[in-house]
Amino acid sequence: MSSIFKGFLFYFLPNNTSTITRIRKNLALKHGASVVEDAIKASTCLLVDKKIYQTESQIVKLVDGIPGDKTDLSVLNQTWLVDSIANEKLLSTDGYKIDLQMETEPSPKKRKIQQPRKVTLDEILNAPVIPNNPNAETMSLLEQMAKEREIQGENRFKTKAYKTAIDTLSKTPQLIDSYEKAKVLPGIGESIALKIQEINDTSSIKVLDQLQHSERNRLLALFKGIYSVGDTFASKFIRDGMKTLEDISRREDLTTNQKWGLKFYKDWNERIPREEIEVHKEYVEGLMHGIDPEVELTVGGSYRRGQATSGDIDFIITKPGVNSFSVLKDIVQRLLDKMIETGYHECSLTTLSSKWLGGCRLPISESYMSKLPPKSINSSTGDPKCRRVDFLLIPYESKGAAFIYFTGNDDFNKRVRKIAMDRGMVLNQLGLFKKIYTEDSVSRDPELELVEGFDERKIFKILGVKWREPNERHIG
Ligand code: DCT
Ligand code: MG
Repeated sequence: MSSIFKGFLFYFLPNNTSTITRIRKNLALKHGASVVEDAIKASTCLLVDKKIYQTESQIVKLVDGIPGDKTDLSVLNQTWLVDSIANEKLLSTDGYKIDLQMETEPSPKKRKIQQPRKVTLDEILNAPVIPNNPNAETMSLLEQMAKEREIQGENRFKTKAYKTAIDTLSKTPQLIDSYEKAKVLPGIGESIALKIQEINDTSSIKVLDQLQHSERNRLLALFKGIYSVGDTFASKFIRDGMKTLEDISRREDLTTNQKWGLKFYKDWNERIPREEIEVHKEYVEGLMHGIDPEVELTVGGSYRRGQATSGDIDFIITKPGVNSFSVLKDIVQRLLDKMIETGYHECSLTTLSSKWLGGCRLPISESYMSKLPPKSINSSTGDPKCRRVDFLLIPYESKGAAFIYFTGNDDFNKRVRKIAMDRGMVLNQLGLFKKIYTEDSVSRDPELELVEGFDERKIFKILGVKWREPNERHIG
């Protein structure tokens, strides 16, 4: 092992026991260096992991906290060590140096923390006047604090305390950069004075960071609860300063579905009790059989898996002998017309294709209101709640594959699809297919040949998968 670092004193930052730090320390030792662990000695070379500490202010703060003589400390990126070892020679430190412009004396603010000293209002008023509001940064952070507190629903007095403090600072042309100075000013209390000290020490307020962080998360969750709002829209709403659903409802750029999502926000974010789904099934079946008694209606999704509650109602619609989507579409269109007539239809979120997504509400009727659990009824209006309903139109020959697909859960589906793939097959909602490779297959996707679509059990069997009852498919 070469001794390329003979005579060097290294101090590692971070000086922790992480694997990477330990490995690098060992490498340094093996290559002749000495590693100091506690106080920095003269001529120490500080090796900083720049992946962890990216800003100079971060590093300065940490170096301030290490005891010892830092007068001739050199600060290098740890990659210098790594690269030197890789090249088996001491590399020039050019390009690896980190210039911290270190203060060799403790800074004036530090001295103040160590030896608190009473400051008088007179001293502040006699201090040099700095043009352009020297307390702007402090005021801005306190303002943000006030705003966050307001959103949080803190009592008005707390918010007012911030406003009073900001008002005082705006009228103070001297720099207020410590707890002591802040405390003697009129209208600034203990808690805000401590925050001013913190701003001076760290250029931030920890509580504010936390609030803004969690506040952002709270808003993301709130906005993503709107149907058809995902991360992109939710983040945009936050960037635009939206704080409430009411703010969102005033926007003029919402999509139709987002408007429905807002309208039924509360109902669509609740789970639907199983007993209620049974009533929906009975109701839709009633309408459907008035149109075509041969149509089969099955509720799939979490309901078929036996769950006590569901996020939506997944109706699988098929008819013996009918394999054409357009015939099924005609039937479901007539169902939709009837639903509009009876008031069950609240909104459509898609136009009718091989599926339909929408919102439905049971009309008030003696015969089934008694079957609904209390959670199904809006306590202030007495109406049944509006629910998300899906119609999935299935060619009869695909019934089994569609039942597998629309029963789920999604993790179970992923697993069986993977099993199919491993056997050179494809499973989707239309069937289990065998991949047929022809001479053209190099340039094109393989042809798919239907193996089984109708029989759910047969599909399991062909895949070599043990039959699972729907309630055994709730995995992951
Ligand atoms: N599905 C899937 N992959 C997805 C989404 C859905 O395979 N990414 C399948 C499995 C379930 C079925 O479609 C119905 O979907 P959802 O209604 O979203 O799921 P669920 O299991 O019924 O759950 P929930 O109670 O939330 O409706
Ligand atoms: Mg569902």
